[in-house]
Amino acid sequence: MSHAFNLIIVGQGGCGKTSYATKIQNGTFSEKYVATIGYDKFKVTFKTNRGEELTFNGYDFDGQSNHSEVTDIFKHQHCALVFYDLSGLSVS
Ligand SMILES: Nc1nc2c(ncn2[C@@H]2O[C@H](COP(=O)(O)OP(=O)(O)OP(=O)(O)O)[C@@H](O)[C@H]2O)c(=O)[nH]1
Ligand SMILES: [Mg+2]
Repeated sequence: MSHAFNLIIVGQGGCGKTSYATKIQNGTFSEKYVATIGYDKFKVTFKTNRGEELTFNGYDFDGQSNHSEVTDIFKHQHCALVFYDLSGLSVS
């Protein structure tokens, strides 16, 4: 049995969204920062321990735009990952 889901990744610029998407898709990590422009699509497939195949069709958005022009894509997602950079937080 296989299932497919739409997945969106959003969050502030430079916090690691593309690095995460690249890691789960290709298994690689780069220290070089190349800012995403608009969004990049990616696809990952997992097998569960019950033998089911799960495919995630992902949209990795840039953290700089307000994305008002692409909200149509937002409406067709099944799940979302919201990223932020913990090292940028201050506790008072
Ligand atoms: N130390 C460390 N660096 C990371 C980690 N994840 C990402 N980086 C670095 O942070 C920088 C930005 O990462 P990206 O994944 O491109 O950030 P992004 O959220 O996609 O940025 P935008 O596309 O501009 O929104 C890169 O230089 C990465 O190598 C992490 O977990 N640890
Ligand atoms: Mg990016």
